[in-house]
Amino acid sequence: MKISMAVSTPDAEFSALALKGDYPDIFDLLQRCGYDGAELAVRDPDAVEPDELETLLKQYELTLPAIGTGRAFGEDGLSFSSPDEKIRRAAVERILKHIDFARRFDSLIIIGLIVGRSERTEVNEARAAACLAECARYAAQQNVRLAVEPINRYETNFIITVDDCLSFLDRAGEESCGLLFDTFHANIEEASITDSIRAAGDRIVHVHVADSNRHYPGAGHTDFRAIIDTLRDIGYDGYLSAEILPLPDPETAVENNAAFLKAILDTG
Ligand code: LER
Ligand code: MN
Repeated sequence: MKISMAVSTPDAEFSALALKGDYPDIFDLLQRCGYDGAELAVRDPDAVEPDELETLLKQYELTLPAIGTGRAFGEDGLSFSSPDEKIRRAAVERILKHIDFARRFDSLIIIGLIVGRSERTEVNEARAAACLAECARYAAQQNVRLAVEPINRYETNFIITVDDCLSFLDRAGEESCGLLFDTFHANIEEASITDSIRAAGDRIVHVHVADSNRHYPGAGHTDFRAIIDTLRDIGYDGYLSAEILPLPDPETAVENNAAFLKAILDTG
């Protein structure tokens, strides 16, 4: 398993991003702390210059394992489950642009908050599944994978648990879609974090880590040794990407996360 950190530009509103700033400064710190990758929360891929980004990633020897798309919901109000057809269309178009962007970097596209906060009804779930299916078909053509993320009940209204997500993936019926397992959400919603990892099994394509309080792993009461052992057991060999609060300060969070995870990954 490799480690990465979810980061963004200074304008991002989402709080669980330890580093918000200019990419050279962020990438420099990640490289110094031994990270393999930088996960970017991108509002609109049109605002990112891909040649520049590619050069920087090479310079700091980092990969771009995944691109977070929740800012399109949080800041632009785009949603797969909106009753407004125009909003759903704009959400799909935004994700199609993300897919084009991701192809060049071999990144996953995260489908989390973009599903929206609509009420859990059959019609809303059908709307969201249709949007996902359209994006997933395009992703398959472009050889890009989508990672659908269960998000806790205080932030969304459906696709809350691993079970919800697996049913939703079956409904969209596309092989290009897998599951993003986030330890913070699982700590709130799952009866057992490790059982839910086993239930998802090889459908897991990406993992977000944060402790029970969304601070860096090691700063709360989540059992990361058990989580990492279970991920190893199911054959997961992707990234542990930290989506954490910048506490007590961004540098300490980034350094302590790397040191804590590496100590577990390097043993047993
Ligand atoms: C996004 O990855 C996530 O985990 C959500 O909590 C965003 O609000
Ligand atoms: Mn997450």
